[in-house]
Amino acid sequence: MTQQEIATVLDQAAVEAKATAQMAKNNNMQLTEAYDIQKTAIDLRLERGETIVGYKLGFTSKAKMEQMGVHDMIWGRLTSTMHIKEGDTVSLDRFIHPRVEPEIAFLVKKDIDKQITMEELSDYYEGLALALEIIDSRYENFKFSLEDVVADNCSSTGFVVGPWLPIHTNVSDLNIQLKFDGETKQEGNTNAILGNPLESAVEMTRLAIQNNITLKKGDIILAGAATAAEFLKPNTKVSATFETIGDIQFNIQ
Ligand code: OOG
Ligand code: MG
Repeated sequence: MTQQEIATVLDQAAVEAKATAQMAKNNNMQLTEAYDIQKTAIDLRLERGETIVGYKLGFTSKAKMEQMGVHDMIWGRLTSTMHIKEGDTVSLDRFIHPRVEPEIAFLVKKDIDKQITMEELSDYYEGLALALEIIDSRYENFKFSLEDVVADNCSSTGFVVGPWLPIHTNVSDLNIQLKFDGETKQEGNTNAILGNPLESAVEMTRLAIQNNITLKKGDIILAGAATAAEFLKPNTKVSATFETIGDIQFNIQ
């Protein structure tokens, strides 16, 4: 299959909420090609009027790597239709086999076209927020190789971001609970994210430069989950509680 064909299959699978077979192995897909396919598939969304609103990191925590059997950090693109307002109710119909995970989000303050250091973080990032990410692999049984998941835009599907907080808000070493109707389903600590979620904000600037991407003022960056992801269930209030900061929630109908 050509890159365009693979991108089209993945895009259709997302549009129709219908799983597809993995394609990397049969097509001898390398990681750089997987990122090219990701871009080609996203271009199909942009042609339909979606816009890029940010980027996400994946597999920045051991819990996630172990859950998915994958060993490298990955990155993907967030588009306008993926945004879900905090407190909104979302139907499961538009998804294949969605999972949810707690995240920390960062807001880009001004265009970034260099790799920044931790010391420069507050010059380039305006704020941070609690977030929840919905991931929905387009592959059957939510199973994939590293190349497959990258081509599939890292399972990106939806995200909820809470109110922006000052960038110097402490997000290090905070316990997190992911809850369904108040019942804890997953637990973790923000330090699981690269030792400190702020590292994800720095790391994203490196990946952006490497891939000729300028992070734009207003872009949202998701740091990667600190816990394993949990399959969504109908008629559920989904929330995540972050020690000292508070919580964030949305509803599934
Ligand atoms: C890939 C996406 C991983 C994270 O936060 O680690 C990710 C997947 O698990 O389907 O979003
Ligand atoms: Mg994630």
